[in-house]
Amino acid sequence: MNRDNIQTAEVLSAYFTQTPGYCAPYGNGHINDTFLVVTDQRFIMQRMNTSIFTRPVELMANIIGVTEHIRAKARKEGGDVARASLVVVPTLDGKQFFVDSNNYYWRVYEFCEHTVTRERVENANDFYTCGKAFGNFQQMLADYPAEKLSEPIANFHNTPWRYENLMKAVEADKVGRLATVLPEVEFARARKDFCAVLENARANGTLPLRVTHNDTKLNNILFDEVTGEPVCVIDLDTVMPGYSVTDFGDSIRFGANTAAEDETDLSKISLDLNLFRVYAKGFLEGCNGSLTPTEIDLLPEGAIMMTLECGLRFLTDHLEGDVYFRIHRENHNLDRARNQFALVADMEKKLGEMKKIVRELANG
Ligand code: ADP
Ligand code: GN1
Ligand code: MG
Repeated sequence: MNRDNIQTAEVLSAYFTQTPGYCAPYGNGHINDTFLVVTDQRFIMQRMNTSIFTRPVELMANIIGVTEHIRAKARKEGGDVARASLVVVPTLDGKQFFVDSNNYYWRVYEFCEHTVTRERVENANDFYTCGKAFGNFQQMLADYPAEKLSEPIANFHNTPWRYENLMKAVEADKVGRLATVLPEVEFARARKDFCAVLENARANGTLPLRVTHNDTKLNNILFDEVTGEPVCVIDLDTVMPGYSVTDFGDSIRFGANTAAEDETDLSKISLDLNLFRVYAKGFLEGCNGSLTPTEIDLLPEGAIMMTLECGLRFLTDHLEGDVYFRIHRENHNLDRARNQFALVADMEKKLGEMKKIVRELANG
């Protein structure tokens, strides 16, 4: 649905005693419908995507639990408590979210002021701080009772499951697009065994389960507009138990690509090894010695896995008629899938170099 056509009057009246002077679509997220609301203060108001997050009540409980935990830590460590984590604004009658008469779920956050988001990595230092922010996020939640978290999307980063989903979409060819994507399907098929590398490591006990963010893109960090330092990790819908190496890998997928995620000129796509190095340095520092040797060793595979998985997901959605990721042009999901697969191919060539970089960093 076009975000301009979404009815906001009812939800605004649930949160504000007077109609706000400004309320308009905001940001570039693919999943939720985000609005900026201005009264004498600014707010982020989001209509949650309940076709993707089918258990919004549990999801909000996750977010409240995690944000309060991070704030309590910031308080203890003398950090910037007001901006350390998202602040959920209650409705006028004290609820953490609002359900409108069409059964849409909404939530409101305080706008985290004097911050900026970045869609692309502009310099290596930004990416280093991004690594530190996500490493630190995981570190801050290391003592959070993972069993209290519900899984907002089952099998979210279960790559073998994503692979099987693609194969089902190929089989069904629901909207008749298969004939035009056969090389991409072949690319995926050739990597079926690789898809299981992390799940196998989990099954044999060498890869621990941790509280992870699961959508560690650069644009899910708010940076201080003056110092450029990371202030707050946002987009907490997918916080759940997962692997440190996929949190690491998703950042590399998005931030160390020399082109945007939907660039169609495949010759522009490659893995920037310098950006890989600076992110790995920041992430390892942020994790502060908490990663096991196996986790450190599998960081490069995590990067390839997340890129491959994202390509599988984009291709699946293209074959299913673009029902999951918001598209802005025809074949947008196919362009994204081709882009991700081109990046996988380049990462595979650079696996040895990635491994060497990680070893060097880990050994100081
Ligand atoms: P999506 O799940 O659709 O990606 P996000 O929660 O990441 O949605 O929000 C989309 C964008 O809105 C972010 O990239 C950021 O620019 C902005 N944003 C979200 N929450 C806040 C906040 N509390 N303060 C300031 N900006 C925010
Ligand atoms: C989605 O909403 P956004 O842009 O932060 C997706 C991620 C993908 C990403 C690809 C819940 O994230 O998993 O990696 O698009 N989020 C969900 O850009 O599926
Ligand atoms: Mg986001």
